[in-house]
Amino acid sequence: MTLRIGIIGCGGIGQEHARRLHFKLAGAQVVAINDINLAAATQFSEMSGIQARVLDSDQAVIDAPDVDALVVASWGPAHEEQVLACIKAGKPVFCEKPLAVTAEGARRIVDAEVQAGKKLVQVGFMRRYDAGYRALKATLDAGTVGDALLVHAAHRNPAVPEMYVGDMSITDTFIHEIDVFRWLLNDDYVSVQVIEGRKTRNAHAGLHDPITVLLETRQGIRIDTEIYVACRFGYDIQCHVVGETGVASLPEPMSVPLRSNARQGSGILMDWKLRFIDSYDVELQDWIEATVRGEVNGPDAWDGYVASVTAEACIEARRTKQILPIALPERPAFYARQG
Ligand code: NAI
Ligand code: ISE
Repeated sequence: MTLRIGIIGCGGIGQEHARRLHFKLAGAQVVAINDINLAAATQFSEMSGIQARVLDSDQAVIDAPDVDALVVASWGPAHEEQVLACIKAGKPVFCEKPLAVTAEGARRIVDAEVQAGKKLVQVGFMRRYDAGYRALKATLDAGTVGDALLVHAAHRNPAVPEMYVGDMSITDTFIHEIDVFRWLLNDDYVSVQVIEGRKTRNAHAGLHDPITVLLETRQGIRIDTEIYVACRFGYDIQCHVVGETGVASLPEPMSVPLRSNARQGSGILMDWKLRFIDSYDVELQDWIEATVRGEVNGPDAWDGYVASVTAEACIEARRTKQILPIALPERPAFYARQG
């Protein structure tokens, strides 16, 4: 069966996902699209060669009888309403992160899905599909370094645009670590502290950069993450898990080791799109296949909600300069862990 897909939001990642689903992956076809910028959606539909119908509202795409499932890739503040509309229509939806811009909004999605009685929502936390993170998780789950005790991590971007301000280091960037560490460690968070140190002269006026986030998990694992989005030298994702008998690290992306000009070394990627390009493919292929089976196999609405609660706690901890508890309700049986 070919899954017929509607895309809502045809900006940067919406276009990439549309191309990937339509031309690269198996079992899917993009049949309808919408963007609040209709002219841009029309241009994309034609220029990309997808030639999908451009509908004049998000609701029209959701309601289209030939659309089996939706991809929401609009900007964050629109996600809640669009995902709720998909649940109301009983259609599976892949929503890019964040699920909603507030924890309350994400909770409304969880409640609506539970009420509907069927899992329909997957959130775009693609790092769970990255081969490196999967190998690291397999190593930890096998007990190779004993129980995890500490995690040292970094999320570094060479630069961010002027519109990236305030708490976006948390809501736009660190949100990926928030999700992937819970999954990696089979754990949840209980407290957070955020430390602002010396600011780089390369960060623009509206942004304090870098920051350090310290998370504590239920099992007592301590995670420190540097978020440094004006680091200039590359897009560099680090994760080192210290266990009782060793250290397990996230593999570096493949790069040719060089000895040249009296130096040895290897390249560092500059663009986040390239760093996780394979994981987007694996993520969406898995979503297509699970959707056809009538299942949600990836990060679900509960994961999206937990990420929002944690991000809000990080923001408050940063504002108050305090160590704050992270209060999570019990996971409903509806969202039983899939491992
Ligand atoms: P973008 O700004 O390039 O594109 C967003 C598009 O949504 C624009 O074309 C805009 O006109 C459209 N839009 C806004 N409101 C809309 C509405 N109500 N209905 C229909 N269209 C609407 O942003 P980008 O980078 O593509 O990000 C989109 C989402 O994807 C964001 O939530 C972002 O956080 C997430 N994202 C996820 C990534 C990942 O690694 N998983 C990477 C990049 C973005
Ligand atoms: C961006 O929005 C993403 O989602 C990327 O995956 C992330 O690594 C980057 O730092 C964000 O700005």
